[in-house]
Amino acid sequence: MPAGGRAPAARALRLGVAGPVGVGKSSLIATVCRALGAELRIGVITNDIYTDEDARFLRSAGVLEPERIRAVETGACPHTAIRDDVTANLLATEDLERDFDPLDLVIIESGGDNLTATFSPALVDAQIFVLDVAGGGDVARKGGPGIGRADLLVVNKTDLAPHVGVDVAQMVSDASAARENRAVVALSRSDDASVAQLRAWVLGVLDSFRAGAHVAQDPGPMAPHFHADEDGGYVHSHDDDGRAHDHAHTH
Ligand SMILES: Nc1nc2c(ncn2[C@@H]2O[C@H](COP(=O)(O)OP(=O)(O)O)[C@@H](O)[C@H]2O)c(=O)[nH]1
Ligand SMILES: [Mg+2]
Repeated sequence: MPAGGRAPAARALRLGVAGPVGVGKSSLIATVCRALGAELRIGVITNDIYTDEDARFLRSAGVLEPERIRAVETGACPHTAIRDDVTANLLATEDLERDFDPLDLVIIESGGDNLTATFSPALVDAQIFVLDVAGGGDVARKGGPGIGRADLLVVNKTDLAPHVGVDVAQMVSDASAARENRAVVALSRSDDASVAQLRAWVLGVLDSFRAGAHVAQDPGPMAPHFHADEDGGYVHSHDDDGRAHDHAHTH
């Protein structure tokens, strides 16, 4: 069943953008809006832990009417709201789709979390996982569900590669190998050719979604992990099923 449970072509394509803090997710969304805003009706949902900073950034970028950008405040674990309990995001998406009917594309930005957070296929039809060259050339090789199985992997900020000593071609080829040759785009917002590649990828997914040929993939659950608060005292872990459990105070 596609996200939302309706015939795929009857609503907007829901596209998730995930990846660690600072890799350029909000900027990538602004780039997509700039590249496609004239031909597609686009809405954006952002996820922030406590603020609506990403939504404000995107509104101030002036790439979409401000009302088309909505923020979901996720609370402590940003990945939970895109994977385990997607209710708040689904409601925000459906509200946006209703208010601006018809939309062609709704882009959902994950709260920047860690390397392994992915979207549930119950929330998005397709997902992009973003890495940046400044995170190190070997990150792509290390894999994880987003890197390995998102519909598209973006290796972002290629303009910085010479400054951080990363070989982009090598990083892309490592990523392609880790992904069994699923799509990889090396992107910089200042490189028009790379923006054109991203644009073409989005349009390709939209075409196949409208034709009923696109199948939402589940990259898989994140690895078991835990979160600690700033003083390291509060531990909140997730098991393989993504269920939060085992809240413990260690001090
Ligand atoms: N050099 C360079 N910097 C970028 C690029 N895209 C984003 N950034 C910068 O990276 C930082 C984090 O970007 P942001 O979109 O907020 O990342 P997010 O946390 O993943 O949403 C900001 O300072 C951006 O200006 C890019 O293509 N090249
Ligand atoms: Mg952001």
